[in-house]
Amino acid sequence: MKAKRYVIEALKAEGIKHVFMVPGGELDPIVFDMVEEGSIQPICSAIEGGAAFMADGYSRSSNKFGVCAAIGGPGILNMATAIATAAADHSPMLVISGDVPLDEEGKGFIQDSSSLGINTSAVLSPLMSGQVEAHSAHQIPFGLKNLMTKMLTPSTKGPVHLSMTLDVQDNDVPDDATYKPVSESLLHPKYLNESGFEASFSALSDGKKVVIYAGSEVRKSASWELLAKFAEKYSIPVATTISAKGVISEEHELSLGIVGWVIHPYANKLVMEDDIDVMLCLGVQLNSAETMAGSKEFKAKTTIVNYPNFHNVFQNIDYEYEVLGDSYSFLSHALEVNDDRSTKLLGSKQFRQEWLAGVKAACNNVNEYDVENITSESNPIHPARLVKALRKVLPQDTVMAIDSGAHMMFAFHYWTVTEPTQVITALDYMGTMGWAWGAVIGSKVALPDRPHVLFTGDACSLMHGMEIKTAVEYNLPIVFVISNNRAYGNPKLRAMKFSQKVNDFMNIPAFDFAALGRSLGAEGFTVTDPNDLEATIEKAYKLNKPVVIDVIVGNVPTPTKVYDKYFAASFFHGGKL
Ligand SMILES: Cc1ncc(C[n+]2csc(CCOP(=O)(O)OP(=O)(O)O)c2C)c(N)n1
Ligand SMILES: [Mg+2]
Repeated sequence: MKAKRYVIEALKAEGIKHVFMVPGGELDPIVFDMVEEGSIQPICSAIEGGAAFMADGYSRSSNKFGVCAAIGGPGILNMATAIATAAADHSPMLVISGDVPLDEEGKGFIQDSSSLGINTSAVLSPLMSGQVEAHSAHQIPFGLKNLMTKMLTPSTKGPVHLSMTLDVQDNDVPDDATYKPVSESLLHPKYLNESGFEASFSALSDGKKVVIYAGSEVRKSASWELLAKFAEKYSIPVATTISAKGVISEEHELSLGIVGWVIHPYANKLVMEDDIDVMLCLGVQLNSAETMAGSKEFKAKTTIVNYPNFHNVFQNIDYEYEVLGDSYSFLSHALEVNDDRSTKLLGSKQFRQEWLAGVKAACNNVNEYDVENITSESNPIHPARLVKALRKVLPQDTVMAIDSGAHMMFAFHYWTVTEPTQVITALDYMGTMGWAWGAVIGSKVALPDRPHVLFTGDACSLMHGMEIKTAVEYNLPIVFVISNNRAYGNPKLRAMKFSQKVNDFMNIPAFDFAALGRSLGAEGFTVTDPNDLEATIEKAYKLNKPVVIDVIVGNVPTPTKVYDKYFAASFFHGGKL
């Protein structure tokens, strides 16, 4: 079997049905074969970065992995930012690239990516969990298996790269080579350090004011049902990081909402301002935003951290107890404890119910925070009103892909979810503009039966809005919502406080994104009146085709007041902004 077919068969064996790509000479053998044979659908993006964002979105929503392909040199280098984004969030992604024939390496052949040419593997090396530059078709079977294993195993989860020269793609792998998929036990391993768990559970049961702080690993290890069970058993309030939004329903009575750049009022009152005895950090990376910039309020808590590998946990706060393992195992084990400690924790259950009731009585309900913004009649439209209109009209199981900019803060705050799968965002620490344009398409491919909405900004759209054409070409009904403040809103909010000149520099002309959508084959609407929002969103959703809604919004302060107090105030311009 030729190497190109072996790779395709391996992808099929892993359940992959789509590869996101931009074609080109160095990929001809594998792409021609894939298209002719037809059991894997190649999806062409406008730019390779978009294809890699799509693979990432596919990966996050399928909870499996995404595959993208590009030529060596300019093609794969166009993917570098997307690869870094996937690496930062440990999102598994296989990147396949082609290269010039072996005999041409080092001779100035166009797009030579080898170590004798532009050396893309060296460029990408810090971003990849593994790379194989195959110089012989015989390397493909074990090279590919090695990459798949690195990509999917928790300790090295992230993007990997397979580079194949033109001749390797067309040469035969050994006769006896057959691909065996990576085993389930490596995909979703369940393990727990028993002694760490025992000490942690004892500490937990010694506390009365106990809080769970859940991170994105709870989503990745599909532990959210166990989390609700455990929290309910002992009435333990649960806050989540932004990227774990929804691992407990935001409508659950024990939910405190999110912590980070945007912090919901209950979480703020209870996690930041109250005197907690023990905070159980379940699958949280403890990055800067997740610890409110390593604030002293966070540091003061007795903290238990449970994570599958500690080299991915940031040391922003000290923790007293650490448990090596996945959240699924921690929670299953915790639910089984039946001794003095569980009795003690049950004994303080009522205390926590009253404690939480007191906190809720002392501040507005999460969904009523900033009431005036949700109902604002202002023109330009208030972004909070826009998000609330989306939430009201779109079905609860809609997947929202959130982009990077001022607009995302409103989406984090006001897009209320009942399950983590209702939101995807690339935030563990990259915040890549335009990511959501590709990610929403990849996610729609992974979950075709779920409604999908993009929430993005005008500048993000200038970067990656061309992917409208991909949704049109592959008939993917997605509602693309542009929160169009005609500005680089995020920096503009600081620029406004600096000078008129800098403020003006952050403006973007009034581009007509609805017309852009129509020119690429989608439907396109512009909304300027807040009272037209709901009807337009409903019309767009019911059209069941790609639709761009260009919503003209104002440059208004984001709901980040609390976070700014801990971080931005001291970071930007010596605390003056
Ligand atoms: C690739 C990339 N470049 C630059 C930035 C810095 N940055 C963060 S938000 C932002 C402005 C985004 O503007 P827009 O998409 O219009 O969203 P808005 O902030 O206006 O809601 C910029 C330039 C970034 N995060 N990513
Ligand atoms: Mg903008």
